[in-house]
Amino acid sequence: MDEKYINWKTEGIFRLGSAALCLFLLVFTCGCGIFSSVSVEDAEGDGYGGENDNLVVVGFSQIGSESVWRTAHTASIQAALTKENGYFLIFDNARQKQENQIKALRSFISQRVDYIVFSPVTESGWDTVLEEAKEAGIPVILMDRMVDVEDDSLYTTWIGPDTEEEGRKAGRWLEEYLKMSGRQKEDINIVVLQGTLSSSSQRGRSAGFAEIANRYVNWHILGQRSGEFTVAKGKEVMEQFLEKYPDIDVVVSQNDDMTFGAVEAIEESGRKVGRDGGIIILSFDAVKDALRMVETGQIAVDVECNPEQGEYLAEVIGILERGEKLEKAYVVEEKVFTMENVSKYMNDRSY
Ligand code: GYE
Repeated sequence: MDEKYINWKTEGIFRLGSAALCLFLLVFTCGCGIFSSVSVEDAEGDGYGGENDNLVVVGFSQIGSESVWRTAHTASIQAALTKENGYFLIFDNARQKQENQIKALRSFISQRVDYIVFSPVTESGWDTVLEEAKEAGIPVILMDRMVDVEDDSLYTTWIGPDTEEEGRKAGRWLEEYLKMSGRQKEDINIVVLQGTLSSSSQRGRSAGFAEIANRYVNWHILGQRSGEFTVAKGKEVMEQFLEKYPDIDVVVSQNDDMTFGAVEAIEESGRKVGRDGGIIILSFDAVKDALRMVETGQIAVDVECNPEQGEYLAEVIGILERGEKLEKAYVVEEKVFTMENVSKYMNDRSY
């Protein structure tokens, strides 16, 4: 991990304290309003002047609503950037298309928002529009996923999960499990349901898991195919895997939604999932419905990916507003859930 990464658990409390004070002052000076976020079109039509003049205007381009995780991520940002907290949020859902995200970013630039926030669907192809934002003097905050740009001054900072480490965590769990169950010498046939190809979450989780898998000559990755982070596609790709490879021991599914589809496909094919002689499922995200399946043993391990990033975003904007020193990357805290520890955390989950 790059040393410029900040661990939120250790540094966050102090920072959150000062952010809260700042936001309190903003609320105090701006007065209260009813929460709202508006679409790009609404904002262009109605403008956001008048009573909103003192609010910090944020344009947020979200990838889409492909997963339970994504919906929770959107909700967290909308809950943090309220008018009561001093923000005017312009929200745009790009429906999985990069061209829609670029359009939204251009619209935010022409509206001269104070900050642009976006989760890039894939890593490449952002240079031109980010240069336009830089020229307009608008700070760009990346969330969740990363961009691949030559000049990293094209974005101000990034807040998100360490998906490569998530991949390693899944690999390490499998390593440990095979040892504990005396299967470390057996041939282990693995298939990988990948997320959106070329997204940083797909790339990170693939690379992290492969790093561990490459240490074992008896771990065989038979196939890797994209299930696009959705239930339907996850099910479809799992059906293809089951047909092509009759002897699958482990499925690495890069998000819970694809896992839901994959488990359906496996059970419909007459096979079992679970540690007890079934196909072992390694999943990512750890949304509530998936944690229930960890409890019942259908999912062997679920590596958490934390979507509740809204408060971190408010904190980062607070730092920028106060002109304080900013890090280039902020990594959110995450756990690993198995049958052994999951019940302790079930009740805390809101998504
Ligand atoms: O795991 C998945 C989502 O980029 C970390 O995107 C995110 C991933 C998350 O749709 O469910």
